[in-house]
Parts: sequence; C-alpha cells; structure tokens
Amino acid sequence: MQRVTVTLDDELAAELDRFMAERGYDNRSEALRDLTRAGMREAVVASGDAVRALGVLIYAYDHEVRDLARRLAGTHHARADLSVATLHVHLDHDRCLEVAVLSGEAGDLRHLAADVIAERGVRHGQLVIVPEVVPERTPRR
Ligand code: NI
Repeated sequence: MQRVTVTLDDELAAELDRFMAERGYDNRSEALRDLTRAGMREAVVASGDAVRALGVLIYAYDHEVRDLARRLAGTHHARADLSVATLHVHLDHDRCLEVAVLSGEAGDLRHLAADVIAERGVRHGQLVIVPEVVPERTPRR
C-alpha cells in the first residue's frame, strides 16, 4: 500500500461525496481506488486495440453518390462478425443517416469505422467506443 495525497477543489470534493452517497461508499479511499481503476481501464480502451468493446458508429451519406450505398453495405458485410444492429433513417430526398451498433475488439471497430468514414459522400462520421466494463467489485451498501 502507498499513501497518495490528492488535492481536490471544493466542487469536485462535493461531487465525489455525492457519488459516494449514491453508490453506497463510506470510504473516500475505496471510492478513489475504484474510480482510478475505471479511469485507467477507459484509457486502455481508448488506446488499446485488443480490448473488447461496443461501438456506436454514426454517419450521414448521400445515397445518390455513385454506388455509395452498395459500397457501404459491402464494407459492413465484410465485417458482419462485428455487427449488432443498424438503424437507417431517410433524412430527405437524397440523404440518409445510419447508426451502426458494433461489438468486437476496439481495433477492429476503429478499422471498420475508418473504412466507412473515408468513403466519398459519407459525412459527419463518428465512432463512440463503449468499453465492456465489468466492475472490479460491488460497491458496499
Ligand atoms: Ni435512406
């Protein structure tokens, strides 16, 4: 065990106390240990490729751009193993919005998202990685 001194401003300290009350923590050190672990795990997911994660890929595209709808379908079918569900919205006469929910290794999700976003005619592409976090321990009640 090492003792680490942390300085928090009043607002953050109050937020931490609220968080602890909500989750049933009675010990600041325990709460900070769990939050530190969770934060580091998220950092690993953000940078690491071999971490299992869910991904939400959102993008708009113009289905009138030559062959784009077919190419996008091909890109998704090539990685059907990552696909959970897709929501398609017809925005107006030409434009579509798609939200693809993906599951797999973070690196594979980033790769697929990059392929989709790089297609000509795809706009506002964005991938949100959601780590499949298993809690380290159950908070005390
Ligand atoms: Ni459409």
